[in-house]
Amino acid sequence: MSDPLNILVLNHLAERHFTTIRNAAANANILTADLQSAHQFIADTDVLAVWGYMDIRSLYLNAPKLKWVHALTAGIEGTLFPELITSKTILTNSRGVYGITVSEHVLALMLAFSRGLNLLFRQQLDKKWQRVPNNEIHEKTLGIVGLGSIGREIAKKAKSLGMKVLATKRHHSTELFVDQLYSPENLDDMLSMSDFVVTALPLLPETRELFTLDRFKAMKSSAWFINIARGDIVKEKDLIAALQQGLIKGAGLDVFAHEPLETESPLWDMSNVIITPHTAALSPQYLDRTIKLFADNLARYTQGNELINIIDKQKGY
Ligand code: OXD
Repeated sequence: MSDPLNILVLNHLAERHFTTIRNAAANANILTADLQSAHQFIADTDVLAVWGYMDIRSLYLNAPKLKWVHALTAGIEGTLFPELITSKTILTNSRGVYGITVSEHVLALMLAFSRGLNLLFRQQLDKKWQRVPNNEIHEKTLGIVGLGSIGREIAKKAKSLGMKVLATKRHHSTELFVDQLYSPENLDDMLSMSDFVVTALPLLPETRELFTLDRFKAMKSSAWFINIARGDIVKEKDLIAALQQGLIKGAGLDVFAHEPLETESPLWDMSNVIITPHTAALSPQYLDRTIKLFADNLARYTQGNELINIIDKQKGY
């Protein structure tokens, strides 16, 4: 019998999740904890599964046996600190799991804005029967900033609804659902053509505060901005100014620089803004998919095979 593999998951798991993990590694000893209580187990942990936005640095510094950190999210910004980057610890993420939920969320926001639901919901609270301007997304142009697995799923669904799809991507590739690819340097050209702009980028030094007032100026004043990536990709005060000055038509925001969004934020009171509390990736099914991916990787790990979704820690993706 080989030594048990100590796995610590920083989330509550249902019995079926334990079963999925055990089926992948019969010798797994699985514990769950929150970030605070994790400290009592970390010294013996071999494999740590975390939410990628958690700041796990102090945990990591007390984990002498740790060989692999897996992010249950696509985002991994909480794990990209120098000690982990320069270590031998493997870092993987859940790329590929969240395309379904996030793309449905983006579609919901685009359709809501286009049909005027943001205004109609407000009127309904006052029992007010009044038509508001509405539109179609058919033949409108969607600009996706960052064409990874989530961006691709958004592109596929948008295309099936008759939209024209543009996207920025670091390296050229043949894309089935994208009409035109732009390099990141030509982002403003894409912004100037788009009726909807959706961010689907990881948070990296080069993407932090990518959206400044000048970027919003590059967009059409009739365009909607949707952020399902990370709040820090946007300079929030510039977004507020852009909305106040009418540089863009409105915004669908799932992520913010500080979460929960402060009650004083003017964004709450804007009728052209829809706020969702970082729920774009969630659904009753998402955790099953996430744990399945982790378990598949765990099976590879225990069999000595190469893991999937390994992060190049220097690049950060
Ligand atoms: C993610 C998220 O990064 O849900 O996957 O925020």
